Amino acid sequence: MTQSVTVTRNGGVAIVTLDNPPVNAMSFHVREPLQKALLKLRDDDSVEALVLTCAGRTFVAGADITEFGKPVQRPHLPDLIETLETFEKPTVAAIHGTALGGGLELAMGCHFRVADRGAKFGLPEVKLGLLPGAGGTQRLPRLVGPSKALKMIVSGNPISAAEAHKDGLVDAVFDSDLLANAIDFAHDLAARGTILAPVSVRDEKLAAARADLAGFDAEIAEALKKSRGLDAPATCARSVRNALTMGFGEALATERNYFFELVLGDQSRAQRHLFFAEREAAKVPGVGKGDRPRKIARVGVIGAGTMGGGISMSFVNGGIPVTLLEMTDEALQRGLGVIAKNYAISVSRGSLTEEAKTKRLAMFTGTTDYADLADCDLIIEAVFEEMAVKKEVFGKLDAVAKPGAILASNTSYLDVNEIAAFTARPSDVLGMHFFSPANVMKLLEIVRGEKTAPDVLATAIAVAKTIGKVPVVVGVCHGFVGNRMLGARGAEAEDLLLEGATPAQVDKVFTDFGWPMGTYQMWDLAGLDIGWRTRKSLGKTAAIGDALCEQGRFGQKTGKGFYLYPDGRTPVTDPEVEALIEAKAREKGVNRRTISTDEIMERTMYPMINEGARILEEGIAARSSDIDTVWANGYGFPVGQGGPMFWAELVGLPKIVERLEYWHGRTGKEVYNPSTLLRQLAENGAGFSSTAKGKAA
Ligand code: T1G
Repeated sequence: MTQSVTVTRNGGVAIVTLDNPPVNAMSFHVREPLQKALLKLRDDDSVEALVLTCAGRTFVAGADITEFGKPVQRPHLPDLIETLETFEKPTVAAIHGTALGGGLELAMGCHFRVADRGAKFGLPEVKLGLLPGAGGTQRLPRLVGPSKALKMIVSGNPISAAEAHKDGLVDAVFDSDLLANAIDFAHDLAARGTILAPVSVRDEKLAAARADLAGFDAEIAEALKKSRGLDAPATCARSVRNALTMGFGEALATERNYFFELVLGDQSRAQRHLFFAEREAAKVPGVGKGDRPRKIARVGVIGAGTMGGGISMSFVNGGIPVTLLEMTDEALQRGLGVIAKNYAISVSRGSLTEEAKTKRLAMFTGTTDYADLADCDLIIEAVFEEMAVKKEVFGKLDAVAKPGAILASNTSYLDVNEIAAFTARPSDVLGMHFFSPANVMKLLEIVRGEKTAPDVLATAIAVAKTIGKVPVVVGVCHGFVGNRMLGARGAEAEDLLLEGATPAQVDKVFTDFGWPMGTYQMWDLAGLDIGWRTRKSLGKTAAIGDALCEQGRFGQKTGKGFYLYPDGRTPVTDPEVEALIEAKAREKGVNRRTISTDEIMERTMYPMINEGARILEEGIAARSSDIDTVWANGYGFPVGQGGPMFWAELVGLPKIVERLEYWHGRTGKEVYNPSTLLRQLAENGAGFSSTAKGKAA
């Protein structure tokens, strides 16, 4: 047997162990020897039962995603599952870690499934723009019922072993000695001559939904509410529904056809790109396996405002206690009160138990005394965005923090090198830029200072993963990666309105593309007064934005900005704003005209791509897929479009350069001046990923 598949015996029970580090993906070099082993064992009369298990940290985590888009070599995963279903002796999957995608589908080809208490089960294919393509949409409904299967497959979220056991996906759960218990379980099945029924013939759980297709269709409509612009969720739902209206064989073949339609599509390619891009981002040039992360047992957070509170919750939610410091006890208590309220809301929504809330609140220590930070391994400041304030805070931190403590700034655009220079330990200083709400948003921009030590970066990446964030290491510049490109995307927002567009028209182009909202709605949400204050400090003006602020129209928080918010949240167009825009255009002698969707895309998305190319040129981002990871996890870039740089390659870099040159010629604005890198790639017919130091698939 190859090392990927080994067969051992325990009396009449054959144990088949798969070993394909790191996650036992069902690569071809596993599938081929496994099929051979199964066929041999099936026909071996000395074998009374079979246990299928995995070496390493997890059961099979799915098909091998790197094989998608390439010719698939037989045996296919469905072939293996079909072989398992022809066994006339008990087959038992012994599951630890995560049985995901094709891994769970393989396990459902067995008669029984037993699991370790900590195991998880899921069909996350939808997150890759796919659907379970090896029988998952047909076998899962037969084990847990169509309603639960629909929710699991359309969301792609895993469930625990306890839930899987309750729902009938798993037949037994063990607190320890999984394999020994699985072997006993198999011996017992054989000894009792258990009547065997492959999952594919068990229809009892489908009956109720078959009798009420209209009811199930209502469940499908509910499940698809959030899947704006993506094809896979609806395809998943349709395939699960086929279990109710087709025979097993026909529905299985139909599922396979759906799979091949999706796997060859741009959306799945985009989502698979982001899957690997996110993992690639954690591989930082100059940070090697020898740079061991420092232990982070306690975190200090300076500032209990919106950001400081959210950051603190992120660490506590990840199991790391926090010392939260504010200038006054009143501000501290206010911050702790907001945190307690946030947890109470989670309890009321059922996403957190009362017990967990109490446990988490006990992990906060409040103080107004810097000396109380002396035992913190990492201290993050989330104070006012002014360098003078940062200087004062880092000076104090340098005095009280223990040797080896890491000092991080949550600044969203200030110079981290300048901040590091406020201390005597610049190699222990970096930026950790969270996105609001910090306890929800996944992205964490880790800002690498000139002197930041490699093990400090390794620590920030490791602790980011511990608290469920997606880390991307970025260089020092104004706005780093995300906000710098956001500025470019919005640079023409005022002139588009003056020249003839309306806020609603522009924002609709954005939401039709798949953004959660458009520029003007986003500015209303953030507060127009923020930009107004910044422009005044820089001596800049924005005709429309300034006029709105002078009228006290700061956006959602004042009930009106570019839009009206009669219910406090939903934007409604305001004729007064359109009149204001027309008046400003007249003042400036701008002749308004019809603005097309293409023009709006070219004057927002293309400057953003151009800025991304400049960021690559300057080494602020190590690879184009890091930029895609920033945008997918920090700004709601539609995952079906793969991120700005991936999408740009779909559009075609030569076309983008040609249109940038047109607008540069027409407006003379630097934001349209094609970067050298973009021009070079377009001329050479190359893509951004050719520039990367580390490549995503
Ligand atoms: N195929 C190939 N490589 C994979 C992989 C997979 N399925 N899963 C992980 N890797 C690589 C990953 O790129 C990284 O590589 C390393 O393993 C460790 O991963 C037919 C069609 C299992 C929860 O979607 O969710 O089955 O960076 O850093 O944080 O119906 O990996 O080390 O070079 O994520 O401990 C369905 C995807 C596939 C599960 C572990 N399955 N994987 O998380 O490690 S489609 C999935 C995960 C399918 C069938 C369909 C996670 C994990 P490198 P990691 P982790």
